[in-house]
Amino acid sequence: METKITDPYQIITIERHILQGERSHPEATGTLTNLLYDLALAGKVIASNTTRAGLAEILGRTKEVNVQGEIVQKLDRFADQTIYRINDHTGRLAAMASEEKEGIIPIPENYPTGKYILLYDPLDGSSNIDVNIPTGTIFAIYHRITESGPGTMQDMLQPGRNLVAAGYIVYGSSTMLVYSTGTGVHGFTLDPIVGEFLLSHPEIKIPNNPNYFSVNMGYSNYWTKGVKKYVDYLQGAGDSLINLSMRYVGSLVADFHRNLLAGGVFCYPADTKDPTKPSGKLRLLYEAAPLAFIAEQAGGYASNGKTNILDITPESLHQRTPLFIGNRELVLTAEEFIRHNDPEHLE
Ligand code: AFP
Repeated sequence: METKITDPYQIITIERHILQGERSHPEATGTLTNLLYDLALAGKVIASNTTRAGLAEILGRTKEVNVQGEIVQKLDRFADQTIYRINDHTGRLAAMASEEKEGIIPIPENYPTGKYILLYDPLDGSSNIDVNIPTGTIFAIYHRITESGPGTMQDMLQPGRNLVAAGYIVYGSSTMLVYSTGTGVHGFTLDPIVGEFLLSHPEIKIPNNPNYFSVNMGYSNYWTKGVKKYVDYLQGAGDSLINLSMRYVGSLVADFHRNLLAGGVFCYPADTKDPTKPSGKLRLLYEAAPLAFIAEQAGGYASNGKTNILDITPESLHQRTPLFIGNRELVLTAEEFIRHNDPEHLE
């Protein structure tokens, strides 16, 4: 969506920004605009709870285990329900999918279905809540492929290249929403007093000069030779001309957001630590692909170490993928190290 801001003193709310973008598409019906508003609303509701997460009544685990085998905390469930309830009745969606739910989330029969598909990770990094570290929501929006009726797996399993819009909300020292509809990346900071997301970061571009690399070094013994050599390279080994600082929050949205604004690369490679997760931990459909879309729109790149994340056709809803994302050159270099050192991983 195109936004020409001529007066630097203008206050641009997210509503105004999305609407301005819609006007540059005369064929637009307003459905996507309203869907994005709804996600911003969900973000405000979730933020109002994450900021109170230290309060006794919502702290602690539910002791339930989600489809990924991870312990679900109360705020995960709250975030999941919030996004679902805000979107189930609007007639904009054919179906939804969430990290927290095993199958497709259908639109209830008493409500109309619409032309979009929404996939989301309601509260990424939730194991960090108890220790007051940022968490985030990630969302991905596609056009449905099927013509009508309830959305199907065919509608869900689309390559990131087909994304219509994607974004994330980071619940950190402030709450920020960052989104793209394919014409640049724009960031909004929530004014908690006014209750509005205000444009604070127009036209985000990943700085050319990277500052950081982010990876869980605790797993380095389980990496392939190529990944080890690449991470050494990021630290200045051999003929490397760079020597980056390491920053790793362990909350994908927070790590990605920092590197998007400050320049750098985030890696969650495949490792041999857990034989049940040979492709790393992160999910293709509602983590890697939407962030890859944002990265590309900001001049960056995302790869699984061999291929552009956006070109991967998913085979299942909760598919995992290795992820290298951030500065284009740094991600291309990761692919190069893997190509040269890990031939067994190339088929
Ligand atoms: P949780 O939601 O269980 O906290 O997992 C967060 C996450 O999926 C992602 O946000 C992080 O980048 C990644 O896991 C961290 O995983 P490690 O602890 O294995 O480094």
